[in-house]
Amino acid sequence: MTGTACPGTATARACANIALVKYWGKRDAARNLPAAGSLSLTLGALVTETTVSFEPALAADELVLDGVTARLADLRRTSVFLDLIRSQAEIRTRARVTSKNEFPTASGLASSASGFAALAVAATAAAGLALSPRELSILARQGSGSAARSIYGGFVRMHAGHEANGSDAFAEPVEPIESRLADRVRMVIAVVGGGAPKSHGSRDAMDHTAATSPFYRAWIDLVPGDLAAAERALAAGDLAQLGTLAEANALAMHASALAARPAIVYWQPATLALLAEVRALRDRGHAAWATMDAGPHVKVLTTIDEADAVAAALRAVPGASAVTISGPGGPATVTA
Ligand code: 2P0
Repeated sequence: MTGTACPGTATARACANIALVKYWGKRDAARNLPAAGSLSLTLGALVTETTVSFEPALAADELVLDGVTARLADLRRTSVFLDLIRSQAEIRTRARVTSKNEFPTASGLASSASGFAALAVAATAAAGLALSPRELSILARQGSGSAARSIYGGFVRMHAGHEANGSDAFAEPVEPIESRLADRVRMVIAVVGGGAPKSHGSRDAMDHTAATSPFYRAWIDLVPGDLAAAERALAAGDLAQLGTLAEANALAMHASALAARPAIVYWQPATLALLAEVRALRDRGHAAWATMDAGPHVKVLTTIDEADAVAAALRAVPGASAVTISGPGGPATVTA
């Protein structure tokens, strides 16, 4: 811990990430262990800053999110996560947590990935624990599966692992952020629906898909091959191959959710219009491949040279309420 912070206090920053090979399903819900691996790009434009202060005078944990006292459900999830850290640090002190998303206005992209990564890094520093990045990734995963990936910058691979205790379910960088592809890539994020809350939270939706979708097993069986192919594309610096795979993988994830009973449908009319525009961009010779998470927004993988043209084309699609260009982000770090 550096800077002027008082003992027991630390601030950390972490970036959100977008998966190119998706995480959708758990092998153990209690330990939050993924059923398959995933591969993501950490995004520099989507940052969460979190300050954790362990204060002996507090009777209970407190959580302020974007300037507002958090809902009880969010406070409970944070307290359960802080309990993991308290037990490791052998302290009982309650904490005040203040977290702020520095995301593009009305983005609708509030992210548990950057949130739990920043919380893991800030809270362990505040508790006086010195954890390795791998240990931080394992810890962050217990808050939210995608948060394990936000401990690192650039392209990141999450391992599903085999151990029942989750000791091998961690993320690690696929390649250093200096690599040529990590320098060239950009993600253009087109928000649909003005950032309204999503129709189904991803945790419940992935559990429902696993429990009821006839395509869930096919989805899980697909992921290892997609991961291997994505890593080959990264190693070769082949963005077209990586993008083609990412778009197919995202659509397969949504197919498994669409087949759940009742169906999980994140798509809105503008989602389909944006996907069509991405195909049209490719037909006109641009580098552009779409991916989508548990919501109606469309994120487009492209290059530094083409990002402005892609963003302009997406802005012209009716129903796209905000369009942001992001480059790769760095690892989660203690800032004070
Ligand atoms: C991903 N998503 O790989 C996938 C694609 C959403 C769609 O990781 O239950 O909020 O907290 O472990 O991390 C969102 O799932 O789920 C997610 P939990 P999380 O980015």
